[in-house]
Amino acid sequence: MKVAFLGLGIMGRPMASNLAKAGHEVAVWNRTPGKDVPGTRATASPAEAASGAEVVWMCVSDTKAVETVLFGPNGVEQSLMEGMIVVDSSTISPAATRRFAERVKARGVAYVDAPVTGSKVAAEGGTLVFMVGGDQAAIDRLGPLFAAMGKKIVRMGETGKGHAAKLVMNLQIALIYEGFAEALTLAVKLGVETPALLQLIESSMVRSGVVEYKAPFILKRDFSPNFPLRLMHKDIRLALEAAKDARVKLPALETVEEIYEMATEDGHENLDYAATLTLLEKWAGVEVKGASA
Ligand code: NA7
Repeated sequence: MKVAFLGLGIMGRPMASNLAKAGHEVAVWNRTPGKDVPGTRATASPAEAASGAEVVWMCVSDTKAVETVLFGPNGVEQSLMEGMIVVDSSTISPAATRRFAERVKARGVAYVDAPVTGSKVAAEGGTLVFMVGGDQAAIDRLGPLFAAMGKKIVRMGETGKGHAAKLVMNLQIALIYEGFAEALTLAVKLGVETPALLQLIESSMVRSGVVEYKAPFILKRDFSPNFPLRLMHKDIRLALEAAKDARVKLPALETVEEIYEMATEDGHENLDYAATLTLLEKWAGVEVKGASA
């Protein structure tokens, strides 16, 4: 298929690359030039990339970025043609998504929100899980593209529901990780060895995908960004915003949001969100280590 891929960050670059490897004709665009992807055609604007494309796929930072890419100067809107599908794999506001969708639908264009779970490793390996909102017919047409980038798609409902599902997924990841980080910190303080605790977690109902994925990085003290803290912080805020609109109280997430705020003040926003552990360590005066010191 002819695809325009917009946004070549940690996630977008490998996704565009996997589309090209699967034989699709891919035109790419990134706000900051110079991020070429082998097997694709670089373009100078979202409008140029989208021109003549069957599908326009976005993966950019936040709600504002999606709005700019779609409707800003030289935006996708200029090149919309009836029958096209716009897909958004960024994680952004569900309410804004519904507004964007209305605006492109008026031009005969379908809008599918398709955020992902799986992080950088899954983006590179083509094993992302997509949670998707939109018309079934449009989603079906996207089948070969989803197959090139992911291992599973789950339809959550109409447009906007993919993003809504993503927010509640990241709410859980943030809370599970914070629980793990607090447990590790207290364990060190109480003299329990981290490797022994990890072994115990693995053999109990406390085990989880989040712990499994993050533990090896923590043991190596590797906080380089798989999922940057600033983006998880954005998602926590989006979830709190959606909760406020829906009159739902989320006390645990509110507290975790404060930790992200303080981690940002400490200059950790571009590290992985796993670096929130370092704040707990600082407060406790300990460091989580792989083996006994
Ligand atoms: P990254 O690696 O931070 O990449 C963000 C991308 O978004 C990158 O290509 C940016 O371009 C682009 N961006 C940011 N702001 C804008 C604006 N205003 N206009 C156009 N393009 C913009 O994030 P990830 O790839 O890890 O994640 C992307 C999304 O998926 C995000 O919503 C996550 O929560 C999930 P740049 O190179 O900075 O010019």
